[in-house]
Formats: sequence, structure tokens, C-alpha cells
Amino acid sequence: VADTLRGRMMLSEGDVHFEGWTMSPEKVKALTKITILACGTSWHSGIAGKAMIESLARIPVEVELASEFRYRDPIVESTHLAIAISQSGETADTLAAFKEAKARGASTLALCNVIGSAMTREAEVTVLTNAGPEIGVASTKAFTTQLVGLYLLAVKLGRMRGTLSVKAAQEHLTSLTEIPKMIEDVLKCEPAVKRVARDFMNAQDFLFLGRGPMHPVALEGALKLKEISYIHAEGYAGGEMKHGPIALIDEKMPVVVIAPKQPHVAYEKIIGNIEEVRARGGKVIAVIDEDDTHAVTLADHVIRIPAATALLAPVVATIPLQLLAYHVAEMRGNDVDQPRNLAKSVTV
Ligand code: F1P
Repeated sequence: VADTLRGRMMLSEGDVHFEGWTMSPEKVKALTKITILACGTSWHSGIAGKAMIESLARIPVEVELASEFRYRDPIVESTHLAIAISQSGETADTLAAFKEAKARGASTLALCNVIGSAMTREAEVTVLTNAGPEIGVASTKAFTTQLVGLYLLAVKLGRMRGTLSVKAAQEHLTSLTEIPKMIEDVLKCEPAVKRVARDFMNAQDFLFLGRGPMHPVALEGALKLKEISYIHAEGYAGGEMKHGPIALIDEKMPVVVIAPKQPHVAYEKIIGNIEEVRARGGKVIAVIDEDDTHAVTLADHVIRIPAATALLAPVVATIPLQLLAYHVAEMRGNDVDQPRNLAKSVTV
């Protein structure tokens, strides 16, 4: 993941240099709001990006479904920055929303994987994820590189706005250089993921639960499963379970609970979710830290992931869920690269 970003974004003493960054420090300091516009997987990375940018650069961030944005009368001002997130850079709804925000006076930044794509042509600044082409239709490495790109962007904006010290920025950047090792480590979970896939490949429905930074991971886990295995899946914030989805839980329902011990994940609360699922006979698949000793006693299956810093935890926690969707789809005999009814870039 980090390799794919090298060359386009350079890390140095407490700063991030993006090739072709043109937005002045004055303009960045004057920003009053960021509006993230995206669809599908890219929208999920936007939700994770909101937490990163708000925490490091202290700017309010709204994450909008690009497919809805232009059908209302959004409030856009000249001190707003619109960020389009898109693997392809061509998704029609995201492009239309981006143009709409631009026409209403917002500054524009595109976080895309394809240079020269429509969104990068509209943008004042492009942050290129440089992940290489997605072989399949469903976004996978685009998602993880978007998370890293958003993290770097949050550090950059934090430095430019003076909300992040050189020392703190350097610590973030150092943690980013640990990604390749963390990814190698997390891939060791594959045998455990395959066992889960084998046990639940015929399930009718799946539920994914996560809190805080694991909420977008839960949404993405559910979307990947839908996209390539055609199993109905819902991703929910853990705290929302009692507001509806709890009615769905019975002994036939596998529930993937993403529960690493992270500052904003509310571990004790997510343990509460696990207990609620178990009390109703649901099957718990817990994604937990390597050294977890509590959740492991409650879950039917565990998938262990290496410890990561708070802002990198979503990258690490996503990998087993992508693998789960992949293995379930393959066991069901689906074409994982060309799922039915999906297009690589939705241009209509
Ligand atoms: C957005 C997206 C993908 C999804 C599928 C359809 O694409 O919803 O997230 O996996 O390929 O399109 P993009 O704007 O990120 O290219």
C-alpha cells in the first residue's frame, strides 16, 4: 500500500509533499468546511477520512453520497473544499456532484487512481493513489490506498493549518512506513478466514458491526460480500444494532464484529454487541487483536489481526473482510473479477 503512494507523495521531516500541490497555505487556513463526495466503496473511505481530517486538521468534514448531492440544494461556499474520491475518476454521479460543488464556488481536490480521468481534470489539486489498475470490478486495493491517501492528506492539512506539530506529524508518517509489514502480518489470517468462509458460504444474510473507525470497515465488508458473493449483507455501526437490525438475528445469522482494541472503537461496547448477538443465537465472527483474551471467549470464530495505530487500524481490519468476500465468492463458484450487474466505472 505504501509503495503505491511512493513517488507521488513524498514523506520527509514532519511533512508530506504531494506532487503538483497548488493550494496556498492561506487558502487552506481559511477553509471552513470540507465536503467529501463519493459513491460505493469510495464513500466508505470518505467516512474514515472524515475522522482522520477532523482529528488532525480540525476542519468540519461532511461525507456526502455523490449520487444524492445534486438533487437537493446543497450549501456551498468559497471557503469550502470539495474532495471527490473515486478509483476510476469517471463515476458519473461523483463527477456531477464535484462539478456542482465547483460551480457553487468550492475549491476542488480529487483523490483518484487514474491520472487524466475526468475528476482529475476538474480538480485544482489531485492526490493520486497510484494503486495500479484494479483487475476486478470491485474496489479492493483502491479502498486501502484511499485510506492511506486520506491519512496523508489529513497530516498535510494539519501541518498547513498549524493544528499538528512537526513532531506529531513525523510520528504519523513513521507509522505509515510500517504498513507493508502490517499487511504481510494480517495476511496470515487467511486460513482462519477460509474456515469462516467454508462454514458460512451458504448463509442467506450477513451482518457486519463496527464502531468509530471500524464503522466504515463494517460497511465495506458488507458491500464486498454483496458485490462478489451475492449474499445479502448489512454493515452497521454497533450502537445502531438495537435500533432495528437486532430483529434480524437468529441462529442462522452470521455476524462479523470488528473489535480491535482501539481508542475510538469502544471495545467494551462492542463486547456488549457480541453478547447481544449470542443471546439471540446468532453466530459471532470476531475480528480481534492478536493478544485479545476476552472477545475470543465469546465468539464462535475469531480472525486475529496485528495491532495497528488508531488511524491505520481501518486499513488492517479491512483485509480479512476483503478476503472473506473473495473466498465465499470463490467457494460459491462466482466470477470474482466480473461480478454480475456491476460495472468498473458507473458512467451513467
Ligand atoms: C465507485 C463504485 C465502486 C464499486 C463498483 C462500482 O467507483 O461504487 O466503489 O466497487 O466498482 O463503483 P469509483 O468512483 O471509486 O471508481
